[in-house]
Amino acid sequence: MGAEGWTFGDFPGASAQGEHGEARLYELYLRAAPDATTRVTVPVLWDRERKTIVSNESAEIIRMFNSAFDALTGNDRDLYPEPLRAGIDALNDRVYERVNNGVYRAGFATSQEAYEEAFDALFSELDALDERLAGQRYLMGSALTEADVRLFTTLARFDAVYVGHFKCNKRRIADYANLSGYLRDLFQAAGFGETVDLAHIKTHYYWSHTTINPTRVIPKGPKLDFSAPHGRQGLG
Ligand SMILES: N[C@@H](CCC(=O)N[C@@H](CS)C(=O)NCC(=O)O)C(=O)O
Repeated sequence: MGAEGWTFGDFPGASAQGEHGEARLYELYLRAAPDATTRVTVPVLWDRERKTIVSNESAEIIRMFNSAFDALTGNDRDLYPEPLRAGIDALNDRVYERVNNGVYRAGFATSQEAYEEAFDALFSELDALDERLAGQRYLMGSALTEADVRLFTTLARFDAVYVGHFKCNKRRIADYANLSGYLRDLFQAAGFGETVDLAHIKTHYYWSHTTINPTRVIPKGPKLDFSAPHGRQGLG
């Protein structure tokens, strides 16, 4: 594996290449717009028929996936039901600012003050979420919603990456009475665990961010078992 030029195909479990032999994501950006000069980010939703990018914004893509393909998949499960929308939006805003993006704000802070501000906001929000999840199975109550999907992505990475790489080390998710079981509960639900490859995740972070990990050494631990019993079935 070359030091700089990793491609999709270098990782067991990753697709070898794009539809037209693309080895790197920037090639799809250029196929969509040959004069593109934007930053290349994941995720990207690619339209095979129109051969273009539909969206590269995860908050939009998750909404599209909720309903746009129901006719094709036959799955009309609604993770953004009308009566809960305002509550989900409000929670998403808070969780995005303090948790999803909070870990990045802490990790990439270049002043002590900025780091501590992000760190404090992150852990006060995690504490609040932990409390919220003491008496209910999911963030919005008894039904799984988009808010859970969006929190899951950060929780699944937290102990393996954010604790060390981004210095978010006040507590691990494993130390939280309710968040830890909640994470395992989601991981074990259909459609969650199979999207998580901790080797991909750790390699991505510890390799990509050379400002904060210039040696690119990837930690071997921690040992995590998201398949252990979660005991949350009985919660309302
Ligand atoms: N608006 C985007 C931002 C995504 C984003 O920044 N993704 C990061 C990885 S988590 C990325 O692709 N970074 C590549 C880079 O900045 O070079 C979204 O949330 O969908």
